[in-house]
Formats: sequence, structure tokens, C-alpha cells
Amino acid sequence: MQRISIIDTHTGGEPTRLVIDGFPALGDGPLDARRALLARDHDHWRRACVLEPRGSEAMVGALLCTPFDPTASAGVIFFNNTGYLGMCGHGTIGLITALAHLGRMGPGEHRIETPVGNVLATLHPDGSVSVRNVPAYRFAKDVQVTVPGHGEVRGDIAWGGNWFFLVADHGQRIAADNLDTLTTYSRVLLKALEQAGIRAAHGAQIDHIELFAADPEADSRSFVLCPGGEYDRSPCGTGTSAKLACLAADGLLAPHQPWHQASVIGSRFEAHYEWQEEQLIPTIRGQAHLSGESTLLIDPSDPFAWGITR
Ligand code: PYC
Repeated sequence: MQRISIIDTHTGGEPTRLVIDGFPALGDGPLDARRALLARDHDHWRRACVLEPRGSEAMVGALLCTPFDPTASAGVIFFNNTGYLGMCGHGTIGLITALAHLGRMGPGEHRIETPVGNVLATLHPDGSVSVRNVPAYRFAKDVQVTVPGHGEVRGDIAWGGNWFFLVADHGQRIAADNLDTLTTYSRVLLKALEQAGIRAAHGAQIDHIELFAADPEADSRSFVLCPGGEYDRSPCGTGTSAKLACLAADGLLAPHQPWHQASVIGSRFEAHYEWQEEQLIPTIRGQAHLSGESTLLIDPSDPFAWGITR
């Protein structure tokens, strides 16, 4: 029997499963190299952890690692139902909350290493966590794509720790009772981008879609489609970072001006940005809650021991 020790949290409804122990050793090299090794040689551990029957399509995994950078308190590799993420905002908030629960982190600042760079997480006395993210930027404005059944759609391509296609003019109703339609629309849009060969910097794949609408109690409400085809229950930390980069590029948000981003189910992040040596640095703040502390068991005689794949 194989065992994986986990702590589950959710951040604004979006789950994070922190793996404390039990995954194969990945050495002590840079985190992007460890992520590549995990993907190449041990991907079944990702599947066992986040896919059914132990997980769900919405689950984001976070493998706790010893950092390569000696100034970091912890390293983390994020993954989901289909593969691996660069950064993850809601997941970092969950990571800090889980480590605080274990007594491994107290209030204050903690440098966290990810495969796409270091972030600075602050655990506040009220239990909320802010994450000073990797630099964000808009790569392209007003990119046009033909979407079957919907005609021409325009959006911006921006980086916030993952790659996003951000659309304001989509004609969709961003509401929790319209999730199936939003998911289908966003999947078709993602596929249309792929088929049209529309990519991000250095040919990188755009793997998140972000649709925006007005919200009566926040600056904006969003629907975010994640790479595995599920929607983000949280306002998406990296997506909010990408949004800040677009707002700044359009002259619509000043440095340090607060931005309240609501998710499609009504959870919220507060965000702002600052300039550092011509780079836009976003900070997002939110709260996670503990939802489980357990040991996953992998029974070698179980035909679905390593997850149900489709
Ligand atoms: O919060 O950055 C985020 C995120 C990425 C994918 C799901 N959540």
C-alpha cells in the first residue's frame, strides 16, 4: 500500500490539495526541472492525487518541496486534472493556510519558490493571505479569433503566472446558474485559439480563458476556464494578475489602487499592483479554509489505483 499525506483547503470555493509527504523523490534541483521530472517519470502520482476516485476535475494539487533557493521558506509544484501549472494564486493562499495549520508557518512574510519564479506570501493576523506574484504583463491587445457558432471574438493575451485570453465582449451571462453554457463557450473559444495557431510569448500555449462582466459589489466578476476544462471557483489569482496587467496597460488602474475581483460563484480577491524596475508586480489577497487532513491510500490491487483517466 502506498500512502500520501495531504491537507485539503479551499480558497473562495476552489480546492487545493497540499501533498506533505509520499510522492517520489525529485532531487534538489531547480523547481522547473523537478516539475519536468515529475511529469516525465512519475505522472501517475499526480493522477492518483487529484483525479477520481480520490479527487475531482476541479482539484488543484500542490506538492510541497524543499526550495532550491536558500532564501525561500518552501517550494511548491502545482498540478491539476490534466497536467501542471506555473503559478497558482488560490493554491498559494491554500498552501500558507495549510502550513500555518501544521505550525510550520506563522504570521508574516514567507518567500515561496514556484517553477516560474519566487512569490512573497504574507499571512495576516486575520488569517487572510496576500501573494505578491511574479511579474505580469499584457502580451497582445485586441486579438481576433473566429469562434464556431459565435463569430469574431476579441480578447487580450496576458501573463499572470499562467497564460490567459481575457474577453470582455463575449455576450455571455456570467452567473453561477449559467456554468454549463459558460464552460462550453470557453472550451470552444480555447479550441478556436489553438486551431488558429494563436499563441502567447515564445509560442507558449494559452491555456486559460477569462470572461468578464460587471458586478454590483466588486469592480468586476469573472468566469475562468482552467486547462483541464473545469472552471475556477475562486477569482483566480494568476487570472486577476493578468487582468491587472491589462488594466494598467490601458491606463484604467493606477499603481496601489485596489481592485476587487469577484468569481462567478461570488467569492472575492482584493488586488493591486506596483511597478518595480519597469515590471508590473501584482498582489492578490484572499482567504482559504481548511477542509481535510488525511492519508490517501493507493492499493496495488485497485484497478483505479492511479486515478480514472478519460
Ligand atoms: O488562482 O491562480 C489561480 C489558479 C490557477 C488555476 C486555478 N486557480
